[in-house]
Amino acid sequence: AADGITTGRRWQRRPDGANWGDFGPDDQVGRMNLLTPERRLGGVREVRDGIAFTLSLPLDLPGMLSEMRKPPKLFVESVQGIPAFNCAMTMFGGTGHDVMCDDGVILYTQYSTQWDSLAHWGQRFDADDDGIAETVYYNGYRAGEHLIGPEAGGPRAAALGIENLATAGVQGRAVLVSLRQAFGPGRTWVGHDMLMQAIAAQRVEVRPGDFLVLHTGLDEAVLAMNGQPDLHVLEQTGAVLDGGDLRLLDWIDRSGIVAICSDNMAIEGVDLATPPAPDRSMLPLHELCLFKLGIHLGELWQLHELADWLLARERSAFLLTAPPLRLPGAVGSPVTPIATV
Ligand code: UVW
Repeated sequence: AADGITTGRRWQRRPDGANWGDFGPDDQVGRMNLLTPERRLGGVREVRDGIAFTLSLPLDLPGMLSEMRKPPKLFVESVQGIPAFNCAMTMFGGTGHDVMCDDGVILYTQYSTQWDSLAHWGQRFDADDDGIAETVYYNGYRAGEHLIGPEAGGPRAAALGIENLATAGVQGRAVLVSLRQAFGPGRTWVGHDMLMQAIAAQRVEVRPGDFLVLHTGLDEAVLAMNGQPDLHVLEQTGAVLDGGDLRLLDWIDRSGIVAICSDNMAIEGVDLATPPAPDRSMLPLHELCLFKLGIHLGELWQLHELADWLLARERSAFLLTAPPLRLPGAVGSPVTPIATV
């Protein structure tokens, strides 16, 4: 049961294609439930060389891509008027022999390499089946009661917060598909058939319980821009999944994957020139994954070194270890994923 919140089913009607309730009425981690001990051992069995790759950008990159998400800002508190940085320990009773540094940070949880929690994407949907749409999230959790906004003392995800993922043991078998290798460095919208083509060409075996990791090459463009991102160029760089391809959405549903991670910004493409119909999502893959199925999304990862290493050896599977911060109530988290091959 969810801590401190009403338990039991909280919807009369679930969205078409949703799995709400299948992992229990109070479930808050969705498809991560499929990451069983046996499947985690399957990830361990992919380790052959013991080499580790860090799959995070430096967390002060990419630079400003959105007003919502700013670079981290370090600061220092003062004790007795003295900044706690290069400070003598006399203020704590020391002799002055020792000095120390402390710091704090203002950290936007989705600015850089990140996990989206299931609280990141909801929808107006008539979950009560009374003709009135509510604002709901995965498994029927509600705006106001569970997703508490600033008007009520938030922001705070009293359900579906990222701490649920942090305690789910985010370690298991992952497979990397290089869309950069398959389709080149430019912006390509990848639907079901193209993804299957890349999976077949790179001999990737996707199993239930896997993390699907998509390399697009956007990470190298971000690194080259060195904190001064050119959004126009980035929007033309790297492959994106085509969330409008219903066969792709169906494959994601049937595949049993627990998460999709990429070095690009949103996993899927966004066509800002063609707004969706009023009853359609602008990000259908976010809708499917975060809202309907509870599939976590990892964005802006750094994948090129791992991709090069795996492609050179005609390998694709590895052990992924990627827990988010155990930060109660947050809707996303920076992450420093490690791939062990
Ligand atoms: C939005 O851009 C709103 O979300 P994400 O960062 O998950 O793509």
